[in-house]
Amino acid sequence: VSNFKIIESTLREGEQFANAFFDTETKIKIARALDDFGVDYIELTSPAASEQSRKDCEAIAKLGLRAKTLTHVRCNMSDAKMAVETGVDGVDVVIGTSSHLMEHSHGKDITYIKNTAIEVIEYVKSCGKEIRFSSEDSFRSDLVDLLTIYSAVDKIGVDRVGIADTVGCATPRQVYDLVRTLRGVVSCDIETHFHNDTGCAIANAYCALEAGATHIDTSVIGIGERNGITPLGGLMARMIVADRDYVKGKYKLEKLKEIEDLVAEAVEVNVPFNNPITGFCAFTHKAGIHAKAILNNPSTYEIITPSDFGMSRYVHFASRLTGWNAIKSRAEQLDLRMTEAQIKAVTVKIKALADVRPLAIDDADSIIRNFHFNLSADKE
Ligand code: HCA
Ligand code: CU
Repeated sequence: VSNFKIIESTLREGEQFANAFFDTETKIKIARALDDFGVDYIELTSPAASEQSRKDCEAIAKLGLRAKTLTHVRCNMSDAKMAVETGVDGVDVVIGTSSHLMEHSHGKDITYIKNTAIEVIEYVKSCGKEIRFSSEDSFRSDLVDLLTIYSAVDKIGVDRVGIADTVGCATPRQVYDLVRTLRGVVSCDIETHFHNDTGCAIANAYCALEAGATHIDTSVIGIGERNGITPLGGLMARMIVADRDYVKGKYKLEKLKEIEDLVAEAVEVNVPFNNPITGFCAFTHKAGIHAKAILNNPSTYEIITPSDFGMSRYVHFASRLTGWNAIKSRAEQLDLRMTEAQIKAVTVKIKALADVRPLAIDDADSIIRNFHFNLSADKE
């Protein structure tokens, strides 16, 4: 599963998030931040969407980013021409292939889709641009239809084919099967795109890589249509556990929080409390048993090293679940010298109060300080 590439779609899929409105300046900030982070591609809203979208595409294509720029358009000649004219490095085309979309959305049949796709791909290639062909709603499309189209576009030299779980219905096992099958049919790269309606977007991305996919679509904190897609940070969490050296070597992980904050602020949401890596409690250890083990050796209850992302671990020491090891560590942080027996005694006090009401850090600290103060007072 190493060697995957990220197609970062905050500036395309992410713009489909309910709250998203990115002005040009914000788009440029986000594009530069993602580029600095090290994503491979930055995907931009179609120039056919609006006049400003077209101008923004041109502006970002001109920035001279290290990441390749892409724009995402419908699979037809007029969109493809507009896309090429923006100056981006590559064009992602998409068309619905499920019976739902063929009947109720664009009304075209598979032969028509195949012929149009071939015309569009040949045109984009002739302009010297990278080209990806993807089928919307792939998991509710007929497998024979899908494989027919993908093998046809593979033969004429498309750079990538894409599978999209547009409605978020796919399970990891279905993803594995479809990507595996496709891997046996095409020789080009395989990109995958997973919506998160049932919470499977990260797992599905991982399974796609296991089955031979090469590219994963992400957005920052997962923003997109409905409840969004595979989040960049969540994918990093999943992948650093799989291959720490690759992930650490390739991406500036310590920038993740900054990028998430930038995007969260731009779309006026908070980063969720349980967000992988950057959620406020992602590295907080609370129960006495956990705290003791973590203080001894973090690998006991931490699969991800917080410092890889510039984050820090936090050992909770102000609850009814607290054990004396956490209090000992806190006393050391406060520079208070106490014997083990004393630590155990103050732990009893803290737990007794925490059984009555929630304690703030300050409450627990005061108890420890007072206890320590009284110890020295006793001595005099
Ligand atoms: C959408 C389009 C898309 C496209 C994915 C792709 C999807 O419905 O808004 O180009 O691979 O989820 O199908 O985002
Ligand atoms: Cu999508």
